[in-house]
Amino acid sequence: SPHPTTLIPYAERIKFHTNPTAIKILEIMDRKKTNLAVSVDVTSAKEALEVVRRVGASVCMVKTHCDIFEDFTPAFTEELLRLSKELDFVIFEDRKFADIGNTVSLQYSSGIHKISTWSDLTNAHSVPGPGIIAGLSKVGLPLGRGLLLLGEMSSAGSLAVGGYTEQTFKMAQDAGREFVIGFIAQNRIDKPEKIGEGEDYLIMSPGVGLSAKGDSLGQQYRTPRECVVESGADVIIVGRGIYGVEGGEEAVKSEAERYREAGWKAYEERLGR
Ligand code: 5IU
Repeated sequence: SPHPTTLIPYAERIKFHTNPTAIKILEIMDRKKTNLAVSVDVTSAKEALEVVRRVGASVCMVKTHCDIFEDFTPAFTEELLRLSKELDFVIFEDRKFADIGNTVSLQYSSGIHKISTWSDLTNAHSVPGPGIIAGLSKVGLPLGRGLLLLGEMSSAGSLAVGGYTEQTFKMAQDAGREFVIGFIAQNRIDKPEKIGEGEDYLIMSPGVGLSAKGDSLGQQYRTPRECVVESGADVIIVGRGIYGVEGGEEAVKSEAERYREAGWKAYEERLGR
């Protein structure tokens, strides 16, 4: 039987959240009819902004790896922020923090990237224990930011399975949902028997492709329908399937629309519409 959360429309789940970023994501998804996040993993910040201009209207979220850019500057994040307002999406720096609380609070707030100053959402491994949530929360909570824990990964041979995944869920649950708003996962790891009434988490799934099955480095792809209908993901994350499409800027734009439509159709199917 389907997970109860997956039978509730995005807009009706807003009331279960207090975190401003969680609320914003659900509002945008409903307003723009999109559960698509695009991952812009190109090495040029200038090129990344061009991709964002093409896909921005089709997405609820833009995901970055700011340490990939050869030409990272504060001007990049200013323009990304401006585009996020103009085109109505949330920014997710996929930093995958993995150190002790004190260190991650510095990595989040400081250095060249100052991630907490521009990224609405970021994520963390549960490996270090709950101190990682406390360290990031100290910086992000006052700014209204949100955090996802990595419950599972899309790559072959991942060790984030079974008991690890269960304990990651428990760690998030124990932390409360003021700051931790959900998970990167391949399944609904918030098992119905483990959650209470109105205990709502956002599940975001990378490893999504309409044609490729994987790459040569362990990535594994599923279709939007497999993620959203069969596995109950709320947000699908697509990288190379969109920005890597051949045919230039117009092709990138239409490919984003194709994924948006596939993701939204799958969402409507799971609601029984
Ligand atoms: N990403 C994954 N799998 C994961 C996690 C993150 O692919 O389990 I956690 C990231 C890596 C990349 C994007 O930035 O999502 C997927 O890109 P492609 O669609 O190009 O494979």
